[in-house]
Amino acid sequence: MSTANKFEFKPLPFEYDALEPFVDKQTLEIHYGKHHKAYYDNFLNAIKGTVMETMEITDIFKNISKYPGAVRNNGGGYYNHTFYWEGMKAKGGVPPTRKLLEAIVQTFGSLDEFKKQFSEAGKTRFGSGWAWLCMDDKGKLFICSTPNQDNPLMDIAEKKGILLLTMDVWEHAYYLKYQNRRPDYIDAFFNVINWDEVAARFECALKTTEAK
Ligand code: MN3
Repeated sequence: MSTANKFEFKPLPFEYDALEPFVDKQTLEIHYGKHHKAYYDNFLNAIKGTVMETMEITDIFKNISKYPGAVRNNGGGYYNHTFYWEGMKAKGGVPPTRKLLEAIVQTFGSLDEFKKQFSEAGKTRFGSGWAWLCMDDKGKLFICSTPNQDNPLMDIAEKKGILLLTMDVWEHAYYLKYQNRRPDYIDAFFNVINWDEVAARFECALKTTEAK
């Protein structure tokens, strides 16, 4: 059975220098080409010869507590980074479309308040991890953060949800340009958010929750 291409290492959806000056070229080259690629390779190794080779990765995440740590760490690292890249673009940061903006205002009070709380989730994540904007099973938005390469699709997550936006706050995401200044990287991140993509994810998530 050929399952070699089931899990794809997708091309970066923009040039390495596309997010300058907010995310620099060298960081992206190493982050995508070395870190992300290593998670991908190690994930494939971790599932080799197991039933997981035929599963959807999101179904693996649903029962991640039952699988080896290498699957959790590398599967999360593989999936989270793809999701992170697709949520960014050059000349991003244009405010979200109306329906998503309304949901953000309704939940957080304003777009600025959302930014504040999302930033805070990233700044206060101790060590390495991710900040997330998610939708719960009632269709309500929430912000959270996860350690290491965990994500809110995993059964071990404090709060589970549908993923809408993520921000990598591992040092490897910002150290070359920002050194220890994680808050500066976080401020810059808002200039590269691909809100069109987030809005598309939001619409898709709404259909899922409305169908219930
Ligand atoms: Mn990373």
